[in-house]
Amino acid sequence: MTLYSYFRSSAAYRARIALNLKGLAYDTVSIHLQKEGGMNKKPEFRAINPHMRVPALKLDSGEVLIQSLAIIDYLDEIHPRPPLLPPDPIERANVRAIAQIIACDIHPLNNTSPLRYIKNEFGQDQAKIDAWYQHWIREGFEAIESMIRPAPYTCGAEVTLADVCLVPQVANARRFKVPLDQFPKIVAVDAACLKLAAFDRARPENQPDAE
Ligand SMILES: N[C@@H](CCC(=O)N[C@@H](CS)C(=O)NCC(=O)O)C(=O)O
Repeated sequence: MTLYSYFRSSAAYRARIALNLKGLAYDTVSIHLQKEGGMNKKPEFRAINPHMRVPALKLDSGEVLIQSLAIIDYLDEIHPRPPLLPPDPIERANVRAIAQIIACDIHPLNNTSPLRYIKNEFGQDQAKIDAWYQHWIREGFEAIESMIRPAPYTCGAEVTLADVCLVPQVANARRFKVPLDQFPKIVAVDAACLKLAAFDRARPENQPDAE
């Protein structure tokens, strides 16, 4: 399999963690999101992912999957061990809720394209953009902090999709200097996950395209 990735992309980071947790080997093709206005905007990459974002996962069959949560669902269906969702339907819903706070409510507002848009179309300076970025992380993390039952992972003793989404979002928070003192449970879960090789190997700094 080939993962179209970028070391700093938190969505690609989710896919990397899931691939590692499932013990699946993959090659990495780096799509630089900053160089030349974004290599993801080039026609060559558009032919792979019409939405021009990372991650995209090319399967051995040649099929290409896009959207990190869809990729992770696919991996979980095809390689069910270890499962990324708990068996109990209520617990599954809680895991998905945390994953979706991150993937649907925080991350889309802080992504490269919208940040570029508010800078170029609405003339916002870097200080305003940073404040915007931090605001949406804080707002989402306040909810997640109250939902976590660390034992030691987000939703209990097993790693789930919630952890797969949370750890990359914490990395973004640190990169954009969001103070994390008010989120001790999130910080504890992040530390517990990063002790696992699957998470550690997926870190931005451990990628072949890290700068
Ligand atoms: N919802 C998508 C988000 C994918 C996404 O937006 N990835 C970012 C990097 S984290 C990207 O490629 N951004 C390029 C852009 O916004 O132009 C997913 O979960 O895969």
